[in-house]
Amino acid sequence: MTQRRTFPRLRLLGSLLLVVAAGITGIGAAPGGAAPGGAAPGGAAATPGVRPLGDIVPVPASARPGGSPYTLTARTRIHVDDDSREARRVGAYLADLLRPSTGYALPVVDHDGGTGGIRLRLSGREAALGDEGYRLESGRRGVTITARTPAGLFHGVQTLRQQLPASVEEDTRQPGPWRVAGGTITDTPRYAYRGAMLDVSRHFFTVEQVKRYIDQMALYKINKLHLHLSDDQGWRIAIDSWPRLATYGGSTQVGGGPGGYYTKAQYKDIVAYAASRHLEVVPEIDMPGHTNAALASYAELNCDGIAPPLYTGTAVGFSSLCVAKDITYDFVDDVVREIAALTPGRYLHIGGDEAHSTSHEDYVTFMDRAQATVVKYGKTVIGWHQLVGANPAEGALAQYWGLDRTSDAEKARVAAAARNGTGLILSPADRLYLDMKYTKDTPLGLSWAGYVEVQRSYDWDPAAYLPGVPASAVAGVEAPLWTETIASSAHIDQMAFPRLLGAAELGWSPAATHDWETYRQRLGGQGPRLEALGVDFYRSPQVDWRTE
Ligand code: TNX
Repeated sequence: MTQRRTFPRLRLLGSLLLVVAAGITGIGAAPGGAAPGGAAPGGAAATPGVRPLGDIVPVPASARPGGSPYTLTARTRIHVDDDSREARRVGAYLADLLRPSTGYALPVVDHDGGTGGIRLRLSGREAALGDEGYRLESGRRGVTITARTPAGLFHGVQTLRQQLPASVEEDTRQPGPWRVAGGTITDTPRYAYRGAMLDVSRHFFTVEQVKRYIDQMALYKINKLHLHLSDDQGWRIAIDSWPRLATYGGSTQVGGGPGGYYTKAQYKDIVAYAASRHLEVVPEIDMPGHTNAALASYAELNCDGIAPPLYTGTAVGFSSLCVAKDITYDFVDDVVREIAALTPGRYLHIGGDEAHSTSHEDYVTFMDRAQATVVKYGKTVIGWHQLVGANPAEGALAQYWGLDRTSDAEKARVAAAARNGTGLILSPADRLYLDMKYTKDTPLGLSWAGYVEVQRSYDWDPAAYLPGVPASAVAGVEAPLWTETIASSAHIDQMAFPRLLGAAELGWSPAATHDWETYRQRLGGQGPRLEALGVDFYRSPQVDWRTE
């Protein structure tokens, strides 16, 4: 509330800075020799009232402003190559985004060979655009987005969306005008893995809440949703062969609320919704620690045969599956098989963190068997970085969640595994943990990894983060949101926004564009868009939030 009330005071300052930034410095850094958001190399000035080309998050690899802007009108049509169902789906998604605020009909039609309007074009010959890249060309007659894949078109659509005024995000009719700056953006991601994790165990989040987060992630070109589906406090996915996991193990949460779980139909709905936004769901079943909900549901999984009570506190490290019992591996096989069957994506995350109640020898035995099970069911293993203390399976990814104070020995073990072929997802807790407080005054969140303000979260380089790690071993970045203190969508908004945008930019934009000053200018430009979307983000004083 306080933050909302102080917001208008920043308006004048924000507008002044926008003018200065647009007129003199260029809002983005200068990728590929061009200047997103600034004057074009050839001297084409930004058109007043039109968001400068490339003034978006994540900043594109290359933006070359030039020529006249395109103006959407009541006559605009969205043309898609007629032989692609998926391109048509992206067209329909774009139309759904634009119709409420513009009030235009925006029919999605087969491409008729003309050049006007919005065109979504799939071309197998655009090898340089890769699996997710796109090119956006904007001029007086229209905007054409070209990609090699539907995912590329989808990301191009997010760029088009961000080039339009923030009011395009409103769900009621707005005045416009709806102009897109002229020029060409050519854009491909730095990393293939650009994730966000939501812990639905400590607090349960409904399908609708998860979909809301998916939509927010898609706007910033994030392509992985990691769901932390089990922990001490709750088991959140129905498993037919072990039904009490969900019905009993899912019946509470931190603080003792009612908890909940996803039926298989609901889970498939989440996966399908994510796929419609070109996101892949990465399911996590955390083992052998973080398993109290499972141990409470089935006495036979405990070494002493006695089920512990359900747990609603926030301690970690006290539970372990019984490594010596055969039934443990029946359990692992059943769970992994059923989850793999629900997962069209490539990855299955088996946790492996903070197994403080498992001996090292048991940990290695367990993790090696669990990994073999994941491989048997055709999936690629992801584990938290403690996995490198076992024997990472071929192609496995380790998710690094250490921080500056993590010992050199532990960092060296991770680096050695990376040199031996284990890929890394970087989630440094003192940079990307979205559950860390921004400052000592932030009401929500934890602080064991320190305070993580917006600049600290953004201002580091994934390729140079861990000494001794070859750049090629970094698969990407992920921003986890643990939910011990997070219980609603409003809480997600406060903690994920705006830090999630920094994670998205670290994952997408080329290293050469990385620059805090220009980032914070562009981030400030996202304020009105987040507001229009109803996202109650943290108004960090490090950012000059703009208004439109
Ligand atoms: C550490 S990071 C955990 C989680 C907690 C989180 C809180 C990791 C792999 N484990 O169990 O929720 O800290 O910030």
